[in-house]
Amino acid sequence: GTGGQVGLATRTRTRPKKPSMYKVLMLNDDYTPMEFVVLVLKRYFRMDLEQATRVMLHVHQRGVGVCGIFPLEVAETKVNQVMDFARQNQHPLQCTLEKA
Ligand code: TYC
Repeated sequence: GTGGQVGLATRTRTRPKKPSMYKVLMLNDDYTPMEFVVLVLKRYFRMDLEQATRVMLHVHQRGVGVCGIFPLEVAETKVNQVMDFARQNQHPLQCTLEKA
C-alpha cells in the first residue's frame, strides 16, 4: 500500500496446542514416616493403598519417584499442597517438578 506497510503472512492454528506436561517427583529423606508419605500419595494423587505403598517404597529405596504427570499449573498446585501439608506436620518431605 501507499504507507509502505507490508502484511506478513501468518498461519493460524486450527487445533489448540497440547499443554507441556510435568512430572511431580517425591524425594526420599530419613525422617518422614512411611505412613505419612502413603497418606500424601492417597490424598493428593488419588492413589489407593496398594499403589501408594508401592510408590512410597520405590522412593524409599531409589531416592526419587514419580507421583504423576500433569499440566504445569496442576503440577505446581500439587507440589504446593504436598509441601504445605508436610510443613504443617513438621516433616522434611520434599516434592518437586520436572518437565516430562
Ligand atoms: N525414608 C523414610 C523412612 O525410612 C520414608 C520415606 C519414603 C520418606 C519416601 C520420604 O518420599 C519419602 N522413614
